[in-house]
Amino acid sequence: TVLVVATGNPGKLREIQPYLEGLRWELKLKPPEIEVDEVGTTFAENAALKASQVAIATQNWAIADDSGLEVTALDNAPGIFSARYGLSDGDRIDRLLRELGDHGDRSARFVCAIAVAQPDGAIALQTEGICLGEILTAARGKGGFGYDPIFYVPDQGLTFAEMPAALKQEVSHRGRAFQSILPRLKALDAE
Ligand code: ITT
Repeated sequence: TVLVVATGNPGKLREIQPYLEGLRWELKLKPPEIEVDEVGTTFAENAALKASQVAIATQNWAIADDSGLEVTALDNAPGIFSARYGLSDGDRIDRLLRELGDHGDRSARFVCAIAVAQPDGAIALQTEGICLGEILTAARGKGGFGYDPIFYVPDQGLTFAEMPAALKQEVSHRGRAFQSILPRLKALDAE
């Protein structure tokens, strides 16, 4: 059976793929011409929208990730608008650092919602993972993607961008979401 990975974000894809490769699905990439309007108001709604619409358009199973960064002092912005906060990763980081300024409360969290849809669009599985951290005042590290260079995880003493890929997979919002959904994905895959 084919499973379409419903993302156009290469950074996400790199992190999602290792979790799916051990399964029996035949993985396919979302055709770029399929674009989903992310009109939901939560990560979970947008993940479900992406998975359903791509499943229906391709007539295959589909898995989607909707994720973002919630900064406490910015009333949880950028949140579901994380991808739309600027035109490039650099712009998005600059804007976030500018809006946060020298605010004393640097606390933030990354959220990742995952949804799996069957070919008729019905949602078969959903989960969410979070990772708590702090926003630094300047970027650190070269790994990962997106906001990783400014997201510091106190438990590890590293930003996401400073972590070896395997460590980010272990502690990140996306890693936690996949760890929690993997047994159910395996059960679906075995059907
Ligand atoms: P798709 O919808 O095609 O999957 P997207 O990038 O538009 O790609 P989202 O709407 O879910 O996806 O936006 C997620 C944004 O949140 C992403 O573009 C990054 O800026 C940020 N983000 C999510 N996970 C991240 C991570 O692990 N590290 C850094 N930034 C992350």
